[in-house]
Amino acid sequence: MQRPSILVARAVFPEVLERLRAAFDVEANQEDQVLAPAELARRLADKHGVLTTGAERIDAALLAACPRLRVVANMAVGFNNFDVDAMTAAGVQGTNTPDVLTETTADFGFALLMATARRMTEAEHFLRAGRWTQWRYDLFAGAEVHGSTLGILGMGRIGQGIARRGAHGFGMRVIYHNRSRLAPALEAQCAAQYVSKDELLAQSDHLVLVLPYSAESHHAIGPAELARMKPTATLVNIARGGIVDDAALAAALRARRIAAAGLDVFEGEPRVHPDLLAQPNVVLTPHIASATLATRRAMANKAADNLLAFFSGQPLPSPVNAPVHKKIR
Ligand code: 8YV
Repeated sequence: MQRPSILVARAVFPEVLERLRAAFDVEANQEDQVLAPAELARRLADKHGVLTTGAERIDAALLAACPRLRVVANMAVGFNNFDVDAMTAAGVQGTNTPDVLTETTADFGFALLMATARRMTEAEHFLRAGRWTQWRYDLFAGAEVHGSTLGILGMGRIGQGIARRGAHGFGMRVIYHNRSRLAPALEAQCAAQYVSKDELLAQSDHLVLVLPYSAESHHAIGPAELARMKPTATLVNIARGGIVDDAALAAALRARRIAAAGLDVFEGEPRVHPDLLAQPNVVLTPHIASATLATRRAMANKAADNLLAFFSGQPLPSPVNAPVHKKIR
């Protein structure tokens, strides 16, 4: 039986690479830089599988150039880099890494909410610049977190984790909007109340975005939505760039139409809109919501588990589609 041949598209943990090398012929890209589409196609032309990191676009053009490809294991829960229909039509299996990052990502969402509401990075820059000369009653006075209204747009596993933290840890009133309403038992666990998107925008003191990116969610927060929010509100995006219209957000922050934003993801990242960089009332982090070593290791292992299961004909831990599989050649 032919050993499957695999590309690992970006640097991952050495021990995960070793697990893969034990079962497959592995070409490991050691670069941190994401492979450009033409280079990815060139390296995948003779491969049966690939471990991607959420940034490599898997579309019809790539699939046409890689006829031997059978499985793409994304080391991310989001898989908006996949054209799932094109993959299914081409008989290519896609997988992702849900569950292992839920609590870590919810921790970070809450941390970003608190840092933003309480103006932590703005205050630290002030201190580091040697500008702290005295106490003042309103020095970096921020927004209250405990007892306020937490809004969540996108109530999947991570959204529910943030809701539980808000309701049970900080006594917040939790409201949410989602494509579908949660089952009553889950709503009760999160102490969360379902509202319309308009109500969510109008009532949230802190609004956290945790929805998947798709054509439907592109610019889910744009000028009209920002105008409906409270002028005292905080907006947090730990979902995907492109869900927020970053230019419109920068304009709203500049005009103080909302109070502050905490952003871990950006349109066109790793570039960041220059108008956002110019605003003091925004906390910016480089897409690190899942970044603890334990969680990133678990994500890499889950992507490897999917590849190993796929090629040994075992049930997949986390498939994202159900193609009619191609034969190995
Ligand atoms: C990843 C993420 O770090 O899981 C996701 O969807 O956005 C992050 O956890 C990123 O996609 C790189 O793998």
